[in-house]
Amino acid sequence: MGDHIHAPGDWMVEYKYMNMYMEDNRIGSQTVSDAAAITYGATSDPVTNRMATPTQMTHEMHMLHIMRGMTENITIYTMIMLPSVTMDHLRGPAAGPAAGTEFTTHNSGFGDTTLGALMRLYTDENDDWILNLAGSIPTGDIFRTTTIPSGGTTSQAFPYPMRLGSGTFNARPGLTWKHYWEFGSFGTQLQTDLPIGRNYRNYSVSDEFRLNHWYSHLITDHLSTSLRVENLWRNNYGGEDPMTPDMGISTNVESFRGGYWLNLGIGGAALINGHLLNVEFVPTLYQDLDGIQLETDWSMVASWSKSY
Ligand SMILES: [Cu+2]
Repeated sequence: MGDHIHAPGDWMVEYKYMNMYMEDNRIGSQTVSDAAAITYGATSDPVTNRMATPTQMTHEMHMLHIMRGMTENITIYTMIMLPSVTMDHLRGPAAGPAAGTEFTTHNSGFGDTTLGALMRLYTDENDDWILNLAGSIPTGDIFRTTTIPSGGTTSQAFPYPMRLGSGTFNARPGLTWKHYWEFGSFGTQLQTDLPIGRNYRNYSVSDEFRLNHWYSHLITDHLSTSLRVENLWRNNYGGEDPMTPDMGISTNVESFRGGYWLNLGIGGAALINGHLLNVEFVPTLYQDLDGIQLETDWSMVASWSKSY
């Protein structure tokens, strides 16, 4: 993303599918059982997981990415997101006779929309420096309710990680350096996602910083493999949505959102009659999470794109 530009007048259309799979909770860098997650919440600061603990989550994303080259050095783009989130839970002690039972919630729809301009700052025979000036607009719904957790009696707001957008305008600046050889290329990129102020529910999502390094090796003119190392930092949420009581579940706790993740990306790409196909498997190698959160096991990304 944000790592290349197009010639003036050229278009690129890309469809990308991403799936992130999370099972089990983690305290810091230590995986714990579902029962231990409920026990931990009895004495954590703040106290949490009294109504339920999350046990598993699948986060899917469908994405439409359109780019257009405007000048020799400037390409504009947009990304339209459709997240689909499913979370499994185990009810806790405050659920009374239902304690120990399980339930699943689901949410999907439009996410936030990114608009940006990629500006090539410097280029020579073997190098490109590309500045990404981008931002997102809050088209994703951040306040939906569900009656599933209570067994159909009362409705409550979806917890933070199940919401479709940030609710804020975000600045998303980034910078990429790429170096080319005849047999492949190396890239390094810093990409950020920075909410501006608070949303109408009176909170702000994490500042996010991604530092990626990758090497892509050409096997033939039409086939390549890649290896990528991603460092991801997120801080905790600011403010507080009054409809997400911390005591109920850890996914409502603003101070249990930050952390550090180290991801590996193992990818392959093929160019077939002008259609570019990409797949990447992304295991999470290490993570250190604030408070208690679901741990990320792996992600996968598959995309199709075509330039005109
Ligand atoms: Cu492109």
